[in-house]
Amino acid sequence: MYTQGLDVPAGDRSIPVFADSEPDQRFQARVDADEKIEPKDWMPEGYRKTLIRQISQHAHSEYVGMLPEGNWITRAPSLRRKAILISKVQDEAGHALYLYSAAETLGIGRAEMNDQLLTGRAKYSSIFNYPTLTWADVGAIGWLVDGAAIMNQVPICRCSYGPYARAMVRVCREESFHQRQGYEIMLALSRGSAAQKEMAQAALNRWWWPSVMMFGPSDENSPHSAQSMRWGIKKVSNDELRQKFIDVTVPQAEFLGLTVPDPELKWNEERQHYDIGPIDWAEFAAVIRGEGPCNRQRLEARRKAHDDGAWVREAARAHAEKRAARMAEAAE
Ligand code: FAQ
Repeated sequence: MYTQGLDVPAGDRSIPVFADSEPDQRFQARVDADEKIEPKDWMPEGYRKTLIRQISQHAHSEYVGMLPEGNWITRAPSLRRKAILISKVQDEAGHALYLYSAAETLGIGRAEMNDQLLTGRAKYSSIFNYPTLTWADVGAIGWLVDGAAIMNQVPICRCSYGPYARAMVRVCREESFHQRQGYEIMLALSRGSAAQKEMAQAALNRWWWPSVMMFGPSDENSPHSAQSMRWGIKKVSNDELRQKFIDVTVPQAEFLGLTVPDPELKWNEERQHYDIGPIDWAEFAAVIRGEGPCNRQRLEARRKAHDDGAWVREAARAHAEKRAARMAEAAE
């Protein structure tokens, strides 16, 4: 299914496309009428699977996404910056929890989703496989990565599945704050010393293209888009969201006095959009295949956290067993 050099490893491709049984048609009519689908409603198996795939991958992204910025908590340049960064990273953990809960309403357990992440069967966003080399990278993540995440997630607040749409409302509010705090870091650095401005420019150089790629393959190479749009899971296409992000972000870079690292970037008067140079899809595919700069490190960190938490799971299990035994005794 992937063409033009985009060789992304396949996920679950067993989803029936455009089924037209009577229940399917009734379901489609509800989606077309903008009704929310709730967990106990009938839904096509493909819809359920697609949602589990997307929501769990989204949750994994938030969860793995704590790592690049978490790396700077001990080295934040002031107490104020440290406090803000700690709460931002905690917010990302919260987003993962809302999203795992939303996916659980579709009949999958948290342990199974976690297992899919740790064994590499489920994806997480490509963006979190890049390193945070300087403090400016923390600014660039807030500005660009949270900025891209908002652009993608605001339309999901209107998606057809109720629990996912509702989770997104709060997530988007928090991401807006994250975006502003990142931009404020970039503003401070770009108005600072020559060395600070250089650091901000280097961070923009590192994070620009990975952020542009975050929106996923171009529309003609996106195997899930057509069906996901029909089911109201996706409201806006990958390329349209990417274009919106670029149009909003380029003037922000200009305000900072920084240069977007794309010599072909140009305002197109006729289209009323920016044109950009070619995206390196080979790099995107490699990162998704597990060959990005930090893929191995990120999964190792998540596996270690899981192993270190074994005693908590064991204690919770023992407590639940003891409680169940006590209740059974009382009922006799
Ligand atoms: N990275 O047919 P499509 C955040 C995969 S949250 C890795 O276009 P779809 C917050 C895709 O899964 C960031 N894989 O797929 C934060 C599929 O593979 P599969 C995450 C990618 O699902 C900020 C294959 O390529 N946000 O940043 C990527 O219709 C700061 C074909 O692609 C979301 O997850 C990628 N970038 O569209 C946290 C939003 N793109 O599953 C901490 C919800 C594509 O067949 C710090 N998700 N793939 O094996 C979505 O909107 C969609 O799932 C897309 C992909 C747009 C990501």
